[in-house]
Amino acid sequence: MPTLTKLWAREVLDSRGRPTVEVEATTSTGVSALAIVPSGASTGRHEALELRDGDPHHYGGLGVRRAVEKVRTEIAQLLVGVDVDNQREVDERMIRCDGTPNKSRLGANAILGASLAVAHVAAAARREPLWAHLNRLYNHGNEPNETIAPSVPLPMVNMISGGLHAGRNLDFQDFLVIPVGAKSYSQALAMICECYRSLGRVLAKHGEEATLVGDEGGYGPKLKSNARAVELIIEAIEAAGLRPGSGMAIALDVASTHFYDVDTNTYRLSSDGSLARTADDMVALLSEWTEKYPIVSIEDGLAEDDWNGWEKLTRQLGGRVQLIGDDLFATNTARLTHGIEQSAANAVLIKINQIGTLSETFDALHLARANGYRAIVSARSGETEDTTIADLATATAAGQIKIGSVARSERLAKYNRLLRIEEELGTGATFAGAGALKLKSLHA
Ligand code: 2PG
Ligand code: MG
Repeated sequence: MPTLTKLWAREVLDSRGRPTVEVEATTSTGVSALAIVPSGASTGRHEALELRDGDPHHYGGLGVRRAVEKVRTEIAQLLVGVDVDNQREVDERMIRCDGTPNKSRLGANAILGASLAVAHVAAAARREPLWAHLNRLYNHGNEPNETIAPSVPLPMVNMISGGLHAGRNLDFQDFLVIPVGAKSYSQALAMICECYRSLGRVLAKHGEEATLVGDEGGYGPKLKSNARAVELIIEAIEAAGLRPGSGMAIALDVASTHFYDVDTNTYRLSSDGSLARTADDMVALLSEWTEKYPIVSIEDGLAEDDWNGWEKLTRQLGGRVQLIGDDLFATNTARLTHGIEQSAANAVLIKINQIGTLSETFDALHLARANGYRAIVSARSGETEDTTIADLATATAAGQIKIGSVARSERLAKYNRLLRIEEELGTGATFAGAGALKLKSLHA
């Protein structure tokens, strides 16, 4: 069994030009592999902590030299000699050594970088694709007799960006499309690109500046309302000859934690006339939208600690819409367990850096699967050329993936990686398709 002989780290840059951690792992058989950690902008309160230097003279305080140092010293000492196939042992050693509930001592960025680099080097040492190695690891933690086969995920793709990703031009953060009519991943991607180009033309026709894009490559126009963004996307779907609803459906990431006012318990929608809405108002608004528009999925419709609001939202819409908890669950099994017990949401967004290790990410995916919650593996708004999540989503048959738009190379690197995976899986490749949404309305 190859063991880890060296772990090294360096500061590199993400898609916003901010420092992040890259980790390089080397085995006793002389194989090396790299992993780079992503970073969010609309981060939730319950995420694991990303260690930043706070030194104003180095990248305005955003440097990660302390996290890099932790990898080179403490984490390397902890992990050198370990069997690289034993991911659980690797991750547990780091969790124990960190000793905090949110990984704040070593830093979730240091820990995740090491966790991912070990998985990459283990796959490279076996000369197999990462998804194959991750699939074995994922199945290892499964109930006996249940083997999950890899499956290429259905993408949900950002078309218009708002909120913290585009200078707060709109309250809602992501207006996305899901190619529910696609029969394969490559067909899904082609449909998405058609739709994106069509939206560019629609925005130009209406006099909107279509060339400006947000952090995830979605268009970032200043529209008069959130609803206007949905209407323009429907127009683009129709103009591209893709049927709204049955061919191309709509999804939202409301990211409402970021316009929620904790003191007054209200949601402040500036672009809809500065209304202060209660959770009930938000449920009513979202419910009205799902009747009016072909919306099949809503993420963070309510704020990260508004459990009662979430329960109501789920009671009202959970039977016909995918309701995803992102800030709500933070890829954390304790929070997901709470949600399952309270019947809050029916899907979980999976972000590896919200929790900080690969093994804990598997745990969240297992828990979701065991309880019938859908899972969507997601990128962050700050990304890099690292494509781990494409392999992760396939390996665990999560069903869905959210990467951002079909612009900017940190996004395309992952879409392209999925094309290669589809080819590697060959004729046996299963595509999760619209079935991943588990909605009766799509089974017509
Ligand atoms: C989200 C993500 C990705 P961020 O809210 O789902 O779109 O954004 O990485 O900024 O948290
Ligand atoms: Mg989100």
